[in-house]
Amino acid sequence: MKINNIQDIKRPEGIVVFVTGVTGQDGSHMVDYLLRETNTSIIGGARRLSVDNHNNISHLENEPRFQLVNFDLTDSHSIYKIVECAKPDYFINFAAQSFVASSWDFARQTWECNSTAILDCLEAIKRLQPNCRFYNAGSSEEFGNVTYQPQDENHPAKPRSPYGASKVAARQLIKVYRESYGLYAVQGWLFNHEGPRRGTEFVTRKITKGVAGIFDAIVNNKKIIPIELGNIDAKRDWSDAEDMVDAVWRMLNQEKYNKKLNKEENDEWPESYNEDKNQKQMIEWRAKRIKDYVVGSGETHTIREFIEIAFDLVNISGEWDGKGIDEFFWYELGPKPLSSDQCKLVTINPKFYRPAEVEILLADPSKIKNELGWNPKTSFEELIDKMITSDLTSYNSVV
Ligand code: NDP
Ligand code: GDR
Repeated sequence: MKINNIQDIKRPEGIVVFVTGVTGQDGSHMVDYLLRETNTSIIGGARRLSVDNHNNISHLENEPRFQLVNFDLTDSHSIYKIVECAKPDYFINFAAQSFVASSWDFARQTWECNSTAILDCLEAIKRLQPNCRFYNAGSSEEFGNVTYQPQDENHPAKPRSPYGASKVAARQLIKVYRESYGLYAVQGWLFNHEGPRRGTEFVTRKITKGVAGIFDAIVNNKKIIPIELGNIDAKRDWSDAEDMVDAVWRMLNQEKYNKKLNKEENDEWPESYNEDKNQKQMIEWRAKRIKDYVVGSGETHTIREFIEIAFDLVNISGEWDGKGIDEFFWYELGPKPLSSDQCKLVTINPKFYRPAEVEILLADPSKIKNELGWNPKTSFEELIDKMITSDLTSYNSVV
């Protein structure tokens, strides 16, 4: 896909949204959502790699409202240049070192990308484009070692990984810039969300890809490659990534979705940041009323349950046996009889255990539902089905 240099970007007419991380899961869905639901023009930021990874955005190749730009979040010049050239009305930051497990191995890089760079974004917006609304992707990993269930907006930050800590730091910076300068800057606490565009290292996609491969092996009498996992008793609150980007847009347009905002406070939403007029009131108004929201399904499931449903959806019935690192999920019945060394579908490999684990996450999404009218469409089982169906297509298989 054609990628532009920042200085060659011409600001399109109308409302402009700059989205980072568009080669990833959320960024690519955000672009699709904006094209479908709004009439904005979108500039997508992607970093230069030796071999491009544009699978998630290849369908946008000839989209006139979308342009791709070379952008690296860890280069502050890159941030300043894009804000200066594109003059975006919205800056939606999904770029991050997003893999929790790697954050112990690359703690500094995680910090620079997920925390220091957020400071650079805030500074660039404050100086060059103070009316630009900023979203940064926060995480349920900020809650970490949770103290109560379900987690709401008041839950304390108790991160368990360098990744979680980096997102907490970014949140504090955003709050400070909102309260000090009146920037419209928010960071939702998004719980896990998945889909066919999810990276294959994350546990859900690793499972659905593995299940599709096993299904293909069984049907074609090939050798089964078991799925190797770590802690399968951790619990997560999983949603569909497509539902989540809708929540992000609502958080960025709270006056539009929260009809009570103006009425309750009996004063008008300030249209724009104005140096001469009412700057103090504007800061106070925004600091008091713009909120960060918890977004999740309100259900929690173990990885074990995810595995069972995934195999069930392709009519492979299995049983658990063994304990601890010797536990495995084995094939009971199927379309063809298999030899005993072919029976293991899932095994445990301690290399996938983390130095510190977040054992359980469960969202209380009632605020965003009640105040911003967010309403997710996909259930847990539908999500798994969607992912498996997509992974089966790479084997030209259907169930
Ligand atoms: P992905 O890993 O799919 O996407 C991350 C994106 O960031 C990729 O496009 C990646 O580019 C890009 N990126 C990484 N480093 C840089 C950099 N230095 N400069 C520019 N781009 C960079 O993550 P998701 O889409 O799942 O998540 C999006 C955001 O939401 C992340 O901030 C993540 O931490 C957060 N989040 C995600 C949740 C989830 O369950 N998915 C839940 C809560 C928060 P490349 O393709 O080149 O690697
Ligand atoms: P998470 O997602 O760390 O919650 O972060 P991930 O899918 O990596 O792990 C979820 C849980 O599964 C356990 N697990 C394994 N995880 C992986 N990746 N691989 C395995 O083999 C495996 N076996 C067990 C993990 O220990 C963990 O408990 C995701 C990311 O999208 C973050 O960016 C985001 O902020 C959070 O979700 C909310």
